[in-house]
Amino acid sequence: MNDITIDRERLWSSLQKLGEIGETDDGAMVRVTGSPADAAARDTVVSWFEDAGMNVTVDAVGNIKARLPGTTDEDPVMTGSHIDTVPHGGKFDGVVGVLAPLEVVRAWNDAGITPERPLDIVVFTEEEGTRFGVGLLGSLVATGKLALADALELSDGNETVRECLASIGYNGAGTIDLSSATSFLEIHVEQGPILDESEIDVGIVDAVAGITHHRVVFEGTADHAGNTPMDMRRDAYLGAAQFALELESIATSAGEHSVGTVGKSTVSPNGTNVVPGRVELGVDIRDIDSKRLSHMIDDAKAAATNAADARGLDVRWETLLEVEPTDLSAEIRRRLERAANSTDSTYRTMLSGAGHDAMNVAETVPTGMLFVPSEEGLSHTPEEFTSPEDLYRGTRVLEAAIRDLVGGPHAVSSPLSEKHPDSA
Ligand code: HGY
Ligand code: MN
Ligand code: MN
Repeated sequence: MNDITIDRERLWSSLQKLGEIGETDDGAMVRVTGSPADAAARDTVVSWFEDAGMNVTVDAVGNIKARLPGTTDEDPVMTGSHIDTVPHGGKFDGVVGVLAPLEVVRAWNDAGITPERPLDIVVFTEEEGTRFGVGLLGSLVATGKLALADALELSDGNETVRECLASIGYNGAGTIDLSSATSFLEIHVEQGPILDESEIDVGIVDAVAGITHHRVVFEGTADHAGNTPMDMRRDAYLGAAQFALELESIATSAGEHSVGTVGKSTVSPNGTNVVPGRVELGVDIRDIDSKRLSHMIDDAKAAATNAADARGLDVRWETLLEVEPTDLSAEIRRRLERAANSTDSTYRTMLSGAGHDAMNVAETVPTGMLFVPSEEGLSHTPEEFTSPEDLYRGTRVLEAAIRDLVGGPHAVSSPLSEKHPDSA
């Protein structure tokens, strides 16, 4: 077999280059869908894909698909992740899942290897939901879980998804057909401390926690902060605050993997000397267990109503995203274990508390996820860091796993025995 060499420096330098696009003075990443930084980052990865001999297409929701042709027209193996970020994020979340497979393709090119099946690298639009409030947007549309027309009409108050994609020239045609894939693999940073603390090379994910996002609006009366007596106020902020504390206790008492977060709040009119008349909250509730998750949501809704009633406020609850807890494919897990063994990498099975596009794909395609360590478990912050060595090790495992799945003379094992997802 030709030597396949994952180039640690090339991978690291691509990651650093992408990490300069949308970087703030304090080293944070702000790459929000449709922003100039998003456009520049997209253009950059597209040019890298093309330089690696891949054919690039863009679908109607802006998902990018780069195809490395195989020696056959068999159904493809897919991999990928996202390059958008949270408002003040890091350089690794999502990006690793795009650049590590690109390094795999580059390494195959160097070694003169063509896979039997095509390999598709997908860059999903608006995974974080930072701008339009619906996370995993690109994969929701690509898997038919959200209608394209509804996705394109989502608005941030200024612009719709349709307008913003057109403005950066990433409004293509059709939607990526994920159901044609024989398998899907997403490599991602762990975003938690387990691998780093235990000094294990990679995590093989067996299940991803369910993720739900809600917009909760408390309406009171804006009034003068000096002249309105304390007992005559309808202060929307206090209702929101009471709800946030209730959500904390609901999640704390629900279960080991239960979490509830008020991550976003918009206070109106937002003046120091004005009693807040309206507060809009962005609420994130997750659990690995579907029943417990729906109980938490019910309890949280009741808590919001109680907090509003206690203060004479109105409250409105709107669920924006609901993705069920997802088991990943046992067959792909076995493939990943074999890939870890074949590269002398240590591994452990683990859950993902973070949401990923892979969870949407997993409903129709045998899907696996591979985690690489996050230093001190930090993520969704500029301090997010994975060392070049850890990235290199994870990419070697990814390469072996993808080579296994695409088939051909360099494949290490038999083709997939299943076309439909199984559960562990
Ligand atoms: O929010 C999440 O779990 C992911 O980082 N999109
Ligand atoms: Mn993220
Ligand atoms: Mn991510």
